[in-house]
Amino acid sequence: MLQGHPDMKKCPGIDISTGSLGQGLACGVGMGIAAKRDNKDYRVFVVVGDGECQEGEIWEAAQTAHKYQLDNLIVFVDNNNLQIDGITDEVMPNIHLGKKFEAFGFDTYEINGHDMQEIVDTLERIKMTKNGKPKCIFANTVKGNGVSYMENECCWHGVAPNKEEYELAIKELDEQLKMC
Ligand SMILES: Cc1ncc(C[n+]2csc(CCOP(=O)(O)OP(=O)(O)O)c2C)c(N)n1
Ligand SMILES: [Mg+2]
Repeated sequence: MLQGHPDMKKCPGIDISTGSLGQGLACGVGMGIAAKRDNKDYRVFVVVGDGECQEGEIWEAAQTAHKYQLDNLIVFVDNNNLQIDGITDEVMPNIHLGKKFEAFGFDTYEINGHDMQEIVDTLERIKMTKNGKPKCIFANTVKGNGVSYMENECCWHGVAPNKEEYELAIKELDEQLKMC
């Protein structure tokens, strides 16, 4: 189900298979416009990476979301300051990424992306807010959070753990769950 890039044929709830950076938000904007035109009240959720936000297509999509007043669009930014080959701030700094979404007309909420309660509370807060503004949940995260050998290591961007690494990861995550 989570074999690599989000796959709409394998993963329930995923409507678009992506992998080419920037396209997910453009597709989400199209879905948001379709909902408005068809008078449907579904919401569209898009997850983008901080490295992905270096793509121009993101900002073309963002200004389109503003133009069509897509208050049914929720964009999560996975702000982990890492991308496939290094530190985002070093590869190509995004410069005030959350403020950028705000400047493009989004209601923006900065949260700890590892705090499920904060995620749920924020989603509840913005549920069905019909103010004509698209929403951005700017989530500060740590890549590989909770797995000792993966944390903050960009090399794990697209690599599967081997059997031993997998077992250690599950053990560590299980221990943390028990402490919750
Ligand atoms: C259009 C496009 N250009 C380049 C790539 C190669 N690429 C794959 S992932 C990646 C970096 C993504 O970084 P980020 O969005 O921060 O994701 P994270 O590593 O944090 O999961 C790049 C440049 C791509 N997939 N698509
Ligand atoms: Mg990243």
